[in-house]
Amino acid sequence: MPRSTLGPFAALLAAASLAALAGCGGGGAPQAKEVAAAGARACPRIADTPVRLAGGTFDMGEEDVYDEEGPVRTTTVGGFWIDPHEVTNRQFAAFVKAAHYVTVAENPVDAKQFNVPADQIPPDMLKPGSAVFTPPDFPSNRYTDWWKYVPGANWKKPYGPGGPDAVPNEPVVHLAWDDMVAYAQWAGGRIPTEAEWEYAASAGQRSKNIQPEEANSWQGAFPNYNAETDGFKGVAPVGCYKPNANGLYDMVGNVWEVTSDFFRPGHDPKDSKDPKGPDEGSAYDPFSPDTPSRTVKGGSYLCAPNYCQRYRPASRQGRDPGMGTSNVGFRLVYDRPPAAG
Ligand SMILES: [Ca+2]
Ligand SMILES: [Ca+2]
Repeated sequence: MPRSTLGPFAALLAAASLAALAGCGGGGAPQAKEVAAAGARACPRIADTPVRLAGGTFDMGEEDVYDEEGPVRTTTVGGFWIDPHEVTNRQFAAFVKAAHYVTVAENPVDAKQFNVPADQIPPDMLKPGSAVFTPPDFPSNRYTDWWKYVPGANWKKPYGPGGPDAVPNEPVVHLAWDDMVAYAQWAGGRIPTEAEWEYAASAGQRSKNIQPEEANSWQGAFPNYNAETDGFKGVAPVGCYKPNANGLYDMVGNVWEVTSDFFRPGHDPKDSKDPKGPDEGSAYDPFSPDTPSRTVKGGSYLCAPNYCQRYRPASRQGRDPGMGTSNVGFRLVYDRPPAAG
């Protein structure tokens, strides 16, 4: 399949790579010893069986943390089944094997997608790859200091060719929107709406009552110091942290999870019955204003008190649909009982 259109996130990474080529950056994909998880927690194997949730009404959003999360809206969703954990590398590998699927990050890059003359594109950006978190050793609040486009990074080699293979029980990452939809079609599910996801994640609690260390997040001064007091420096296998009241693991933290809603800052108060978000033409992501981003939820192992207090069910951001990163994954919902097995 052709590679999807790369959005502004890729273009900004290209700009960062240009800076790197000019001598301002440096460093490659982390080596295996640098990315090994601390692993202080017991991580029981979690069943894949989806959880049935009856429909209901809840208060969606928050108004006292980030502007894009409000206003709080009384929201009703119908019932559905949902994966108990983020889709894992083991599950995605079964799909790839059965469908002979090749992900966007493994496909050739079309130079025309950058909308700049070819000689202005860093050569590495024209190689298949993905964006890998590569922490700087100095304080920074510029994301181009910690995101690096790594040729050869993809779901099978999440840190790039020089790093370890994907761990079967960790969430699959480095997928574009099209990859997730292809997996969903194969698995008989679909990507949840933001409302379904937040209803499942909040499980009857207000979002603000979730404590950061109940989820795989970042303790310390992001991006250059992680105290790892929650047991993992980076991504964790699914199921290492206690489930929420719905029996769902890692809804908050570990990896951000993609929903089917296009992103706009804030919630439309009038759209309260099984909302599906704005239409594509109304999507607006201040981070990527020229691309209709999808909404991601729940924060990741990179969310820290000093940078990204998004280890909560109400948290939301836009995400470039054309390119994966090492901190974004997904899980599925189902409109009927999934087949056994
Ligand atoms: Ca952590
Ligand atoms: Ca998650």
